[in-house]
Amino acid sequence: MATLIELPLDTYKGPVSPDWCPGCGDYGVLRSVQEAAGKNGVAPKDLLIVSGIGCSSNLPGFIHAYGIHSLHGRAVPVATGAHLANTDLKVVITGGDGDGYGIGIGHLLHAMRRNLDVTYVVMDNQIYGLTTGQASPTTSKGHVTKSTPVGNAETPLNPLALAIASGATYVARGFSGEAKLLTDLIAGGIAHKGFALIDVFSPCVTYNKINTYPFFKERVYKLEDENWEPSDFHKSLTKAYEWGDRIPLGVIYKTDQPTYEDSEAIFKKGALVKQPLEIDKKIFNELIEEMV
Ligand SMILES: Cc1ncc(C[n+]2csc(CCOP(=O)(O)OP(=O)(O)O)c2C)c(N)n1
Ligand code: SF4
Ligand SMILES: [Mg+2]
Repeated sequence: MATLIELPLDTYKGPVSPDWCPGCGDYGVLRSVQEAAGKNGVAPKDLLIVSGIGCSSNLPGFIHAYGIHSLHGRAVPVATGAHLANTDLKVVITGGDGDGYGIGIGHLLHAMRRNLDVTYVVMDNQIYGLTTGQASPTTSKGHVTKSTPVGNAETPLNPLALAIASGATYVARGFSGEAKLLTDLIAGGIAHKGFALIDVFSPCVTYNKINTYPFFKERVYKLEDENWEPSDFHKSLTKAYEWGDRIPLGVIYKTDQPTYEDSEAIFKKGALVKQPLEIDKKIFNELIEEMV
C-alpha cells in the first residue's frame, strides 16, 4: 500500500480570491475542502471539483484543482460522467441546498442508490443566496423569505434521512463554525469508498436571519463526544431526524458496501481513459463528429 503523504493548504490556493459576502459560511467550507484534500494527499492534478449554480457553487473557481462550474442542478450528472471516464480522479461535488436538493434532487437520488464513489459537500444555508433570498427545500416551515412573504408553508426536506434511505454509505453533518470537525468529516468522505454526502450548515449572513451562527452554536453537539456508533441503519435513520434544541454534528451513518464501479466489469481493467479504444478509429471519429 502506498504511503500517504499529506499536502499543505497552500497546495490548493487558487489565483482567484472568493467574493462571498464577509462572514459567509462558505469561506470555512472552502478551507475545509482544501485541508481535507491535503489530509488525503490528493494532488491538484488528481482532484476534480464539480458544482452547479449558486453562491456556494462558485467554489471550484477558488481552489487550485481541476474544476467544472456546470449548470443549475446538474453537478451530479457531470461529476458522474467525469468520474466514470477517469476513476483515478478524486471527484468532489460542491454546491448549495437549492442546487442539490431542489432542481438537482433527481440526479442526487440515483447517484446515491448507485453508491458511486464520489464526495458531495452541500453548503446548506436553507435559502437561495445567489438569487437574493427565496425559500429552498431546506427552509424552515414558517420562515418569511422573498418567495414566502407570509411564511413558508412547506415542510423542509431532511437531507440526511434521504441520503441514508437512498443508499449513500457515508452520511455526515458539519458546520462552518466547527472548522476542525468539518475538515475531518470531508476528509473522511474523500477517503470513504462509496457515495459520501456531507451536509454543512453554512450560514448565509445576508439573506437568512434565522439560521445564523448563534442559532447553530446554541443547538449543535458532536456525536463523537457521545461515542456514537454510525453503522446501524435504523438507529442512524432515527438520529437523522434529531432536530430542535439539540442538533447532531458528525458522521451519522457509515457502512462499507460495493460501489457502482465494483459491480461493472469494465472498471476491473482500470480507468476507462487509460484503456485501449476498442472500436475502429474511423467509426470513433465519425461518432465524435456527430456529437460536436
Ligand atoms: C435552470 C435555472 N433555474 C434557475 C436559476 C436561478 N438560480 C441560480 S442559483 C439559484 C439557487 C441557488 O441556491 P443554492 O443552491 O442554495 O445556492 P446558494 O446561493 O444559497 O449558495 C437559482 C434558483 C438558474 N441559474 N438556472
Ligand atoms: S448571499 Fe449569502 S450565500 Fe451568497 S455569498 Fe452572501 S452570505 Fe454567502
Ligand atoms: Mg442555499
